[in-house]
Amino acid sequence: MKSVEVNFDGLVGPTHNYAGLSEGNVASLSNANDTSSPKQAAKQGLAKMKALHDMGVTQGVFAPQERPDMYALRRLGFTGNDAQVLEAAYKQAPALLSACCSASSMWTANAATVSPSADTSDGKVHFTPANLTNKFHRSLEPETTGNILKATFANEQHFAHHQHLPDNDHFGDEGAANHTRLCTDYESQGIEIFTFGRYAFNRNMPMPAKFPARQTLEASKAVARLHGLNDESTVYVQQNPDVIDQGVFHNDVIAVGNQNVLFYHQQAFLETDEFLAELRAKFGDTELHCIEVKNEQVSVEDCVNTYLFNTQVITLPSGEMAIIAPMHCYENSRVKAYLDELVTLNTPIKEVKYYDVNESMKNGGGPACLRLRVALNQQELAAVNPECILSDDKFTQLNAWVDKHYRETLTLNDLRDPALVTESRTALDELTQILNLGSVYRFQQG
Ligand code: SUG
Repeated sequence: MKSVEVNFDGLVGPTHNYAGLSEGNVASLSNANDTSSPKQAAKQGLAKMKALHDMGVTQGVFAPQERPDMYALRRLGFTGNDAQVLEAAYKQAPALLSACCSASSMWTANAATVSPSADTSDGKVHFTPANLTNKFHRSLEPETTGNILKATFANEQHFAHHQHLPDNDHFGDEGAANHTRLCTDYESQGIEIFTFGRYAFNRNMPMPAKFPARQTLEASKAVARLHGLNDESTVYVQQNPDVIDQGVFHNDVIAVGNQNVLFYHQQAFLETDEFLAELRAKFGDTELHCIEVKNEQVSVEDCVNTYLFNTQVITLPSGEMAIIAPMHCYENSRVKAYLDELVTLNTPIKEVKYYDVNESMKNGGGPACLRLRVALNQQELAAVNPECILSDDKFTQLNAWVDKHYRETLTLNDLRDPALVTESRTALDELTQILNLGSVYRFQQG
């Protein structure tokens, strides 16, 4: 049997809320303070996972993080019992409280960078959790992400786990959101493309003027070294700083790749011609489809509003490719017209399927943000924790788990409710049994 690409989707956690925490992320800021629905959010995510499973694609599940992060709040000087800590944080520093309650680990494209065994010098699949230093609420994630990765890919013969990069802006690392792999088929050596926003040590190089560039070149190179990638199969390209300033906070908001397809907007990269020339030279003879969307076809603004490129380009069991798009693409007539035409062109993409992931979209997370891709050969797939692979039964079980533990609605005012701590821990404790993860959370570690 051939190698497959498994999407590990982040389960939305019980504290999903809209706190406006991500400067540079248009949706996060414009929906700040809205009432969220953790239950809807988790179910929308599960429905997308089930849809891919039903298409015959292997689908994984990635556990959420423990929130509220009471350890972070105490580390920042709030004292007393849980109720006192939450109340003091709510009164003195509400932004801190919401940061420590964010369910942002749902966007597993930011969980880690993954290099399949065909690309690495020791023939193992390598994982480096993203440090996410650019946003405080996200910088709370990497340690537990590492625990969950180790519990999901628990086999030293096949999987190599690295510590996240140093927690400093110089090594700002956003994981797979700024990393794409192209290949002829999943089992062959691929080309790993690292897209960075700025240079850490040279401020004379181009960088955005308004919004932060989250990923540095130095972080990307460190990950490539850790993973044992060779230079002939690795490409570094800078994001266009102008589009970062228009709301493209991660490269996966403006470009996506799968196998021999790179789908990107004309303005995505800083030096597109040089980049494509290097890519074509390194990719070799096989037909590479570089599908460039021009400004006059779809504007950057429409890309940011609909997440045209935050779609999943997946290979179906038939060998044809499909695009998994958010409903926002269906509802925008220009984007819909573009996609209608795309599937008629001479490219492997033959189908577009639309899903409602609105609860996630309102925080700037589209279908592709919600998944971490891991290409695995059959031995490696057999070594993955089987309880983390979606089946019809697992889907039913997880839906029932959400129904049992999740609130219908959540506002920022609800975040100071100490019952949320208990509810969340009870839910996650049960989840670690459903997914057979062991004690990945601090509250379980005593
Ligand atoms: O890091 N939003 C996330 C969205 C991440 C999307 N991921 C990818 N593009 N791969 C972020 O900006 C908003 C949380 C809030 O405002 O409540 C947030 O964290």
